[in-house]
Amino acid sequence: MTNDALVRLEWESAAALVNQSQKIILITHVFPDGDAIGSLMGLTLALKEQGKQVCPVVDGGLPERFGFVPGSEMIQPSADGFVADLVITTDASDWERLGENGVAARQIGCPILQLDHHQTNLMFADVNLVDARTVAASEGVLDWLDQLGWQPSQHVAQALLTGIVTDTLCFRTSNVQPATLGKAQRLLEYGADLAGIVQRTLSRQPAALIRLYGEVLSRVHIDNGVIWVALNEDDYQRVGMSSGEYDGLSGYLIQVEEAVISCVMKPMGNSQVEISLRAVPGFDVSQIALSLGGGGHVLASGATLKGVTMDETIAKVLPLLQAESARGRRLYD
Ligand SMILES: [Mn+2]
Repeated sequence: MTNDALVRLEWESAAALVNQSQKIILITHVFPDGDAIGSLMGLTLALKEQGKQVCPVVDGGLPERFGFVPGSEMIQPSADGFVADLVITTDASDWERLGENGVAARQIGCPILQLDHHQTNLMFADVNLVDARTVAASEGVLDWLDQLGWQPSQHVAQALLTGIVTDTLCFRTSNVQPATLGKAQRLLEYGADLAGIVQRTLSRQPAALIRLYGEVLSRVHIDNGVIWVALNEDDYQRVGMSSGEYDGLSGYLIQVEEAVISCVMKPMGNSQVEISLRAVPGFDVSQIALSLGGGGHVLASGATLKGVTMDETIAKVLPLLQAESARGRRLYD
């Protein structure tokens, strides 16, 4: 991780907010990944074990593939009817990532606390627990539980290890530190099941996804260190997926030896194009995503461009990526 990692840890204010609250809505980002669900449920279950009333929500409800995460059956598509005195958000760097539930949360008027690990976090909450040195929001949850003196139960440990394993691709990313493994070891000691998590996440793909790769890989371009592909409106439909569903394509493409940055551009309807960016160590795609209205990490980020065609997106984004490709230098050559 870089020396200038974004860190703002308001532990005391966070503890005070939780102590004075009884009914808590927890929200994570739209199109949730393993860390979104892991951090959401790890924190939800820990608060529930402390006697709090909790309501975890995510736009669209729980994606089926995360049904193994303990407590995930509690996740609702919205918190309608739940009268909260605190809102906590996880794994989101700005309001936009929190979707409709974020809009609803802001209208409640109760305090908002956020826990996140994105380098581009906008410090949007009343109280912020943001640490871009942590590999996952789920690692940040464990740090917070340690601060509160709450030992994770087996269910909490399983949820948190799910987030750490999925965001690090099972400890393979360049931000993994000795302390990361130390925390993972503790979660195993609390009863988390590492092999079970890997088998249910990283080692498992729906057939539709393989078919999507089959459609898309023949259309990939490699220009000046940038590997990129523009998806068509009907690519997802043809294989039986819905657009916006997790596809892992940018992470797959960045493995190509001839490239240092990968970019997948997806038409989302209504003149919106979502871009997903990855880089190898030595490059930075977080600032590009931020400049396009999105955000994320140094090596993994994204943005949604509005009011643009695919051709306009390509014309706008490719030069930015090629400039970064020319600027950086591979850390591991
Ligand atoms: Mn995350």
